[in-house]
Amino acid sequence: MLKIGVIGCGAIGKEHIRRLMHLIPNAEVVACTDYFIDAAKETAAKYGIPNVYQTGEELIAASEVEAIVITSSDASHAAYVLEGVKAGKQVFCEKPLAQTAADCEAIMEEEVKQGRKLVQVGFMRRYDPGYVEIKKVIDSGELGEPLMIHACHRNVSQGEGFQTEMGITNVAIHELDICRWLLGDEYKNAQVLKVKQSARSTKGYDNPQIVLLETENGSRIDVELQVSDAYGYDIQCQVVCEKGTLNLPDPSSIIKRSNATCSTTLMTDWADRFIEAYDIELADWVTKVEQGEPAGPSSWDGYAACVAADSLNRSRGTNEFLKVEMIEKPELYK
Ligand code: ISE
Repeated sequence: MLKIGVIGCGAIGKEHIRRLMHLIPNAEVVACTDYFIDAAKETAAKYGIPNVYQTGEELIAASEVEAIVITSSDASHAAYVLEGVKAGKQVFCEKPLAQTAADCEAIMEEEVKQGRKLVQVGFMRRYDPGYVEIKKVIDSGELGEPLMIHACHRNVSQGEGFQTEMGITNVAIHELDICRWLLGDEYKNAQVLKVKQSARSTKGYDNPQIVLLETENGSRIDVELQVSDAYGYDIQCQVVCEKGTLNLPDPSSIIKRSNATCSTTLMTDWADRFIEAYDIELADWVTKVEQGEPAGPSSWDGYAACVAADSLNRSRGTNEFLKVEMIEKPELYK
Protein backbone atom coordinates (compact mmCIF):
# COMPACT_ATOMS: atom_id res chain seq x y z
CA MET A 1 0.00 0.00 0.00
CA LEU A 2 1.53 3.32 -1.09
CA LYS A 3 0.95 6.07 1.48
CA ILE A 4 0.49 9.38 -0.32
CA GLY A 5 0.39 13.05 0.69
CA VAL A 6 -1.43 15.48 -1.62
CA ILE A 7 -0.42 19.15 -1.92
CA GLY A 8 -3.30 21.15 -3.38
CA CYS A 9 -6.97 20.37 -2.78
CA GLY A 10 -8.53 22.31 -5.68
CA ALA A 11 -10.47 20.69 -8.52
CA ILE A 12 -7.81 18.34 -9.89
CA GLY A 13 -6.45 17.64 -6.38
CA LYS A 14 -9.85 16.44 -5.18
CA GLU A 15 -10.29 14.35 -8.33
CA HIS A 16 -6.93 12.65 -7.79
CA ILE A 17 -7.72 12.06 -4.10
CA ARG A 18 -11.01 10.43 -5.10
CA ARG A 19 -9.13 8.19 -7.53
CA LEU A 20 -6.43 7.29 -5.05
CA MET A 21 -8.95 6.55 -2.27
CA HIS A 22 -11.75 4.86 -4.24
CA LEU A 23 -10.36 3.44 -7.48
CA ILE A 24 -6.78 2.40 -6.83
CA PRO A 25 -6.61 -0.47 -4.33
CA ASN A 26 -2.88 -0.19 -3.59
CA ALA A 27 -2.99 3.53 -2.69
CA GLU A 28 -4.03 5.46 0.38
CA VAL A 29 -4.02 9.24 0.93
CA VAL A 30 -2.64 9.75 4.45
CA ALA A 31 -2.12 13.52 4.39
CA CYS A 32 -3.16 16.66 2.53
CA THR A 33 -2.59 20.39 2.55
CA ASP A 34 -3.71 23.45 0.63
CA TYR A 35 -2.77 27.13 0.51
CA PHE A 36 -6.36 27.65 1.68
CA ILE A 37 -6.23 25.44 4.74
CA ASP A 38 -10.02 25.12 5.00
CA ALA A 39 -10.04 23.44 1.58
CA ALA A 40 -7.60 20.84 2.96
CA LYS A 41 -9.68 20.34 6.11
CA GLU A 42 -12.90 19.90 4.11
CA THR A 43 -11.25 17.43 1.73
CA ALA A 44 -9.74 15.48 4.63
CA ALA A 45 -13.15 15.25 6.31
CA LYS A 46 -14.83 14.12 3.08
CA TYR A 47 -12.32 11.37 2.29
CA GLY A 48 -11.25 10.38 5.83
CA ILE A 49 -7.66 11.59 5.39
CA PRO A 50 -6.02 11.40 8.84
CA ASN A 51 -3.45 14.25 8.63
CA VAL A 52 -3.80 17.86 7.49
CA TYR A 53 -0.62 19.95 7.29
CA GLN A 54 -0.35 23.74 7.24
CA THR A 55 2.29 23.75 4.49
CA GLY A 56 3.56 21.62 1.62
CA GLU A 57 7.01 21.52 3.21
CA GLU A 58 5.61 19.98 6.42
CA LEU A 59 3.69 17.40 4.41
CA ILE A 60 6.80 16.45 2.41
CA ALA A 61 8.80 15.98 5.62
CA ALA A 62 6.07 13.94 7.39
CA SER A 63 7.27 10.42 8.19
CA GLU A 64 3.98 8.68 7.26
CA VAL A 65 4.12 10.19 3.73
CA GLU A 66 5.94 7.85 1.32
CA ALA A 67 5.03 9.57 -1.94
CA ILE A 68 3.70 12.99 -2.92
CA VAL A 69 1.09 14.19 -5.41
CA ILE A 70 1.37 17.87 -6.35
CA THR A 71 -1.82 19.51 -7.62
CA SER A 72 -1.25 23.04 -6.35
CA SER A 73 -1.06 26.18 -8.55
CA ASP A 74 1.33 25.98 -11.54
CA ALA A 75 3.84 28.47 -10.11
CA SER A 76 4.27 26.46 -6.90
CA HIS A 77 5.07 23.08 -8.54
CA ALA A 78 8.85 23.33 -8.99
CA ALA A 79 9.74 24.16 -5.39
CA TYR A 80 7.62 21.31 -4.01
CA VAL A 81 9.02 18.82 -6.53
CA LEU A 82 12.59 19.79 -5.65
CA GLU A 83 11.85 19.49 -1.93
CA GLY A 84 10.22 16.07 -2.45
CA VAL A 85 13.16 14.78 -4.49
CA LYS A 86 15.62 16.08 -1.86
CA ALA A 87 13.64 14.12 0.74
CA GLY A 88 14.11 11.01 -1.45
CA LYS A 89 10.36 10.63 -1.93
CA GLN A 90 8.50 9.71 -5.11
CA VAL A 91 6.69 12.69 -6.59
CA PHE A 92 3.80 12.87 -9.06
CA CYS A 93 3.46 16.46 -10.27
CA GLU A 94 0.62 17.80 -12.38
CA LYS A 95 1.74 19.64 -15.51
CA PRO A 96 3.67 21.88 -15.90
CA LEU A 97 6.70 20.62 -13.98
CA ALA A 98 8.03 24.17 -13.62
CA GLN A 99 7.74 27.64 -15.07
CA THR A 100 11.38 27.89 -16.18
CA ALA A 101 13.94 25.58 -17.76
CA ALA A 102 16.36 26.44 -14.92
CA ASP A 103 13.91 25.07 -12.34
CA CYS A 104 13.51 21.84 -14.36
CA GLU A 105 17.30 21.53 -14.56
CA ALA A 106 17.60 21.92 -10.78
CA ILE A 107 15.05 19.11 -10.32
CA MET A 108 16.93 16.84 -12.74
CA GLU A 109 20.27 17.59 -11.06
CA GLU A 110 18.85 16.55 -7.71
CA GLU A 111 17.29 13.40 -9.18
CA VAL A 112 20.58 12.49 -10.85
CA LYS A 113 22.31 13.04 -7.50
CA GLN A 114 19.85 10.61 -5.88
CA GLY A 115 20.65 8.18 -8.71
CA ARG A 116 17.07 7.17 -9.49
CA LYS A 117 13.90 8.47 -11.07
CA LEU A 118 11.72 10.10 -8.45
CA VAL A 119 9.44 12.27 -10.59
CA GLN A 120 6.51 11.65 -12.89
CA VAL A 121 4.82 14.58 -14.66
CA GLY A 122 1.04 14.54 -15.21
CA PHE A 123 0.99 14.39 -18.99
CA MET A 124 -2.03 12.11 -18.86
CA ARG A 125 -2.66 12.04 -22.61
CA ARG A 126 0.06 9.39 -22.88
CA TYR A 127 -2.43 7.07 -21.14
CA ASP A 128 -5.45 7.97 -23.30
CA PRO A 129 -6.40 4.85 -25.30
CA GLY A 130 -6.72 6.86 -28.56
CA TYR A 131 -3.25 8.39 -28.37
CA VAL A 132 -1.82 5.04 -27.23
CA GLU A 133 -3.21 3.36 -30.34
CA ILE A 134 -1.86 6.08 -32.63
CA LYS A 135 1.58 5.66 -31.03
CA LYS A 136 1.41 1.88 -31.56
CA VAL A 137 0.67 2.24 -35.27
CA ILE A 138 3.42 4.86 -35.75
CA ASP A 139 5.95 2.66 -33.94
CA SER A 140 4.92 -0.42 -35.95
CA GLY A 141 6.11 1.35 -39.13
CA GLU A 142 3.00 0.15 -40.98
CA LEU A 143 2.28 3.66 -42.36
CA GLY A 144 5.90 4.61 -42.93
CA GLU A 145 7.46 7.72 -41.41
CA PRO A 146 5.26 10.32 -39.69
CA LEU A 147 5.61 13.62 -41.56
CA MET A 148 3.22 16.09 -39.96
CA ILE A 149 0.79 16.51 -37.10
CA HIS A 150 -2.27 18.75 -37.33
CA ALA A 151 -3.77 19.28 -33.91
CA CYS A 152 -6.32 21.45 -32.27
CA HIS A 153 -7.11 22.19 -28.64
CA ARG A 154 -10.39 24.02 -28.01
CA ASN A 155 -11.63 25.06 -24.57
CA VAL A 156 -14.86 26.52 -23.28
CA SER A 157 -13.40 28.68 -20.52
CA GLN A 158 -10.44 29.45 -18.27
CA GLY A 159 -10.25 30.60 -14.68
CA GLU A 160 -9.68 34.11 -13.39
CA GLY A 161 -6.27 35.63 -14.07
CA PHE A 162 -5.63 33.67 -17.28
CA GLN A 163 -2.99 35.27 -19.53
CA THR A 164 -1.81 34.85 -23.12
CA GLU A 165 1.41 33.02 -22.11
CA MET A 166 -0.60 30.46 -20.13
CA GLY A 167 -2.17 29.40 -23.42
CA ILE A 168 1.22 27.77 -23.99
CA THR A 169 2.47 26.87 -20.49
CA ASN A 170 -0.85 25.56 -19.17
CA VAL A 171 -2.90 24.54 -22.23
CA ALA A 172 -0.79 23.77 -25.34
CA ILE A 173 1.77 22.14 -23.01
CA HIS A 174 -0.24 18.94 -23.55
CA GLU A 175 0.44 19.05 -27.30
CA LEU A 176 4.08 19.94 -26.65
CA ASP A 177 4.40 16.68 -24.75
CA ILE A 178 2.17 14.37 -26.75
CA CYS A 179 3.59 15.32 -30.18
CA ARG A 180 7.23 14.67 -29.20
CA TRP A 181 6.11 11.41 -27.55
CA LEU A 182 4.16 10.28 -30.64
CA LEU A 183 7.03 11.15 -32.97
CA GLY A 184 9.86 10.00 -30.68
CA ASP A 185 11.61 13.22 -31.63
CA GLU A 186 12.75 16.51 -30.07
CA TYR A 187 11.90 20.05 -31.14
CA LYS A 188 14.26 22.19 -33.14
CA ASN A 189 12.27 25.39 -33.82
CA ALA A 190 9.12 26.93 -32.46
CA GLN A 191 6.86 29.86 -33.25
CA VAL A 192 3.52 31.10 -32.02
CA LEU A 193 1.29 33.20 -34.27
CA LYS A 194 -1.50 35.53 -33.40
CA VAL A 195 -4.32 35.14 -35.91
CA LYS A 196 -7.53 37.05 -36.47
CA GLN A 197 -9.02 37.30 -32.99
CA SER A 198 -12.42 35.94 -32.14
CA ALA A 199 -14.99 38.64 -31.41
CA ARG A 200 -16.16 36.33 -28.60
CA SER A 201 -12.81 36.64 -26.83
CA THR A 202 -13.08 39.77 -24.79
CA LYS A 203 -11.01 38.83 -21.76
CA GLY A 204 -7.73 40.47 -22.65
CA TYR A 205 -5.66 37.48 -23.78
CA ASP A 206 -4.80 36.22 -27.27
CA ASN A 207 -7.38 33.76 -28.55
CA PRO A 208 -6.99 31.93 -30.87
CA GLN A 209 -3.26 31.37 -31.35
CA ILE A 210 -1.42 28.99 -33.66
CA VAL A 211 1.56 26.98 -32.46
CA LEU A 212 4.10 25.86 -35.07
CA LEU A 213 6.92 23.41 -34.38
CA GLU A 214 9.65 21.73 -36.35
CA THR A 215 11.35 18.61 -34.98
CA GLU A 216 14.99 17.54 -35.24
CA ASN A 217 13.98 14.97 -37.91
CA GLY A 218 12.10 17.56 -39.96
CA SER A 219 8.49 16.75 -39.04
CA ARG A 220 6.17 19.75 -38.79
CA ILE A 221 3.40 20.32 -36.27
CA ASP A 222 0.63 22.88 -36.22
CA VAL A 223 -1.70 23.33 -33.27
CA GLU A 224 -4.78 25.53 -33.36
CA LEU A 225 -5.25 26.79 -29.83
CA GLN A 226 -8.54 28.21 -28.56
CA VAL A 227 -8.12 28.63 -24.84
CA SER A 228 -11.74 29.68 -24.30
CA ASP A 229 -15.07 30.54 -25.90
CA ALA A 230 -15.12 27.47 -28.14
CA TYR A 231 -18.30 25.46 -28.81
CA GLY A 232 -17.12 22.67 -26.50
CA TYR A 233 -13.98 20.94 -25.21
CA ASP A 234 -12.61 19.47 -28.39
CA ILE A 235 -9.22 17.83 -28.85
CA GLN A 236 -8.22 16.81 -32.36
CA CYS A 237 -5.04 15.21 -33.62
CA GLN A 238 -4.17 13.93 -37.06
CA VAL A 239 -0.80 12.35 -37.77
CA VAL A 240 0.08 12.37 -41.47
CA CYS A 241 2.40 9.49 -42.36
CA GLU A 242 3.97 8.45 -45.66
CA LYS A 243 1.31 5.82 -46.36
CA GLY A 244 -1.76 7.16 -44.58
CA THR A 245 -3.14 9.21 -41.73
CA LEU A 246 -4.11 8.50 -38.13
CA ASN A 247 -6.88 10.43 -36.39
CA LEU A 248 -7.57 10.62 -32.68
CA PRO A 249 -11.11 9.27 -32.12
CA ASP A 250 -13.78 11.48 -30.56
CA PRO A 251 -15.01 10.27 -27.16
CA SER A 252 -18.01 8.00 -27.60
CA SER A 253 -21.42 9.60 -27.41
CA ILE A 254 -24.89 8.35 -28.19
CA ILE A 255 -26.40 9.37 -31.48
CA LYS A 256 -29.66 11.19 -30.99
CA ARG A 257 -32.29 11.39 -33.74
CA SER A 258 -35.09 13.83 -33.11
CA ASN A 259 -36.90 16.69 -34.87
CA ALA A 260 -35.51 15.63 -38.24
CA THR A 261 -31.99 16.00 -36.83
CA CYS A 262 -29.27 13.52 -35.99
CA SER A 263 -26.82 14.73 -33.31
CA THR A 264 -24.17 13.77 -30.82
CA THR A 265 -23.18 15.72 -27.70
CA LEU A 266 -19.75 17.21 -27.23
CA MET A 267 -18.04 17.47 -23.87
CA THR A 268 -17.29 20.79 -22.22
CA ASP A 269 -14.86 19.78 -19.46
CA TRP A 270 -11.31 18.43 -19.86
CA ALA A 271 -11.58 16.42 -16.64
CA ASP A 272 -14.44 14.40 -18.21
CA ARG A 273 -12.80 14.12 -21.64
CA PHE A 274 -9.66 12.54 -20.21
CA ILE A 275 -11.19 10.78 -17.19
CA GLU A 276 -10.03 7.35 -18.36
CA ALA A 277 -6.52 8.61 -19.07
CA TYR A 278 -6.28 10.12 -15.57
CA ASP A 279 -7.51 6.87 -13.98
CA ILE A 280 -4.99 4.74 -15.88
CA GLU A 281 -2.18 7.26 -15.30
CA LEU A 282 -2.47 7.38 -11.52
CA ALA A 283 -3.00 3.62 -11.17
CA ASP A 284 0.12 3.04 -13.27
CA TRP A 285 2.16 5.54 -11.23
CA VAL A 286 1.19 3.85 -7.93
CA THR A 287 1.93 0.36 -9.26
CA LYS A 288 5.28 1.24 -10.84
CA VAL A 289 6.40 3.24 -7.78
CA GLU A 290 5.58 0.25 -5.59
CA GLN A 291 7.71 -1.86 -7.91
CA GLY A 292 10.59 0.63 -7.58
CA GLU A 293 10.46 3.38 -10.23
CA PRO A 294 7.80 5.36 -12.15
CA ALA A 295 7.54 4.54 -15.88
CA GLY A 296 5.59 7.57 -17.13
CA PRO A 297 6.68 11.02 -18.31
CA SER A 298 9.85 11.99 -16.47
CA SER A 299 11.34 15.30 -15.39
CA TRP A 300 13.24 15.25 -18.71
CA ASP A 301 9.85 15.25 -20.46
CA GLY A 302 8.67 18.08 -18.20
CA TYR A 303 11.87 19.95 -19.12
CA ALA A 304 11.50 19.38 -22.89
CA ALA A 305 7.94 20.75 -22.84
CA CYS A 306 9.02 23.70 -20.70
CA VAL A 307 11.88 24.66 -23.05
CA ALA A 308 9.59 24.49 -26.09
CA ALA A 309 6.95 26.55 -24.25
CA ASP A 310 9.56 29.13 -23.41
CA SER A 311 10.68 29.44 -27.06
CA LEU A 312 7.07 29.77 -28.17
CA ASN A 313 6.31 32.52 -25.68
CA ARG A 314 9.51 34.38 -26.62
CA SER A 315 8.62 34.13 -30.31
CA ARG A 316 5.28 35.92 -29.90
CA GLY A 317 5.22 39.08 -31.97
CA THR A 318 8.72 38.55 -33.43
CA ASN A 319 7.61 36.87 -36.66
CA GLU A 320 10.47 34.42 -36.20
CA PHE A 321 10.94 30.71 -35.70
CA LEU A 322 13.06 30.46 -32.54
CA LYS A 323 15.52 27.68 -31.70
CA VAL A 324 14.51 25.23 -28.98
CA GLU A 325 17.78 24.73 -27.15
CA MET A 326 18.08 21.91 -24.66
CA ILE A 327 20.91 20.66 -22.46
CA GLU A 328 22.36 17.21 -23.13
CA LYS A 329 20.08 14.45 -21.87
CA PRO A 330 21.39 13.00 -18.59
CA GLU A 331 22.02 9.21 -18.59
CA LEU A 332 19.23 8.67 -16.05
CA TYR A 333 16.60 9.57 -18.67
CA LYS A 334 18.00 7.67 -21.66
C1 ISE B 1 -6.15 22.32 -17.92
O1 ISE B 1 -5.22 22.54 -16.89
C2 ISE B 1 -5.81 21.09 -18.66
O2 ISE B 1 -4.97 20.33 -18.31
C3 ISE B 1 -6.64 20.85 -19.86
O3 ISE B 1 -6.28 19.72 -20.55
C4 ISE B 1 -6.60 22.04 -20.77
O4 ISE B 1 -7.42 21.82 -21.86
C5 ISE B 1 -7.07 23.26 -20.01
O5 ISE B 1 -7.10 24.37 -20.84
C6 ISE B 1 -6.16 23.52 -18.83
O6 ISE B 1 -6.60 24.65 -18.12
